[in-house]
Amino acid sequence: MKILATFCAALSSASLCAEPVTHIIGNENTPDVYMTVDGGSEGSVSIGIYQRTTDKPYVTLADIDGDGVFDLLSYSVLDKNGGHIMEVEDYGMDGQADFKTNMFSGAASIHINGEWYESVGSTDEDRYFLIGKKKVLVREAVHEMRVAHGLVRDTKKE
Ligand SMILES: [Ca+2]
Repeated sequence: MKILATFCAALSSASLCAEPVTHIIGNENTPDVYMTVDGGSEGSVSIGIYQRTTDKPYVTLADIDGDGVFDLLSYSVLDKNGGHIMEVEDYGMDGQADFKTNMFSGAASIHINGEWYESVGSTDEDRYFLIGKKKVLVREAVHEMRVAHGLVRDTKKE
């Protein structure tokens, strides 16, 4: 909650720090965006920039595990009507995008060991990547990537 506390101090809003809350920053005079600071009950914190007229997210910066360090950056490419064109996620915020989805074609891409893999087909369950000749469902690959970056716990090992 340290990040949230810092934001609260910057905003001079002590009540913001007392409990999980979404605080909307922006008004009709700002460009077509507003910003939120959101504290979750599990200690997670996120800061979001949204397209004001559609409430669609442009950018999310999050501290998923609540340790005071931001660890997820995701952003969307939107058209002016909030149409979702592309979604990009950088796990661990190391400057390397790790996962992206082209919302028009539905193609997903994941960056593993220095290479981008694009989804090449789909099963009844999900689209999949061919990684080393092995079919890997998109959601499984993303889950593994998030586990590797400490964003989610590996439930298989519990
Ligand atoms: Ca990354």
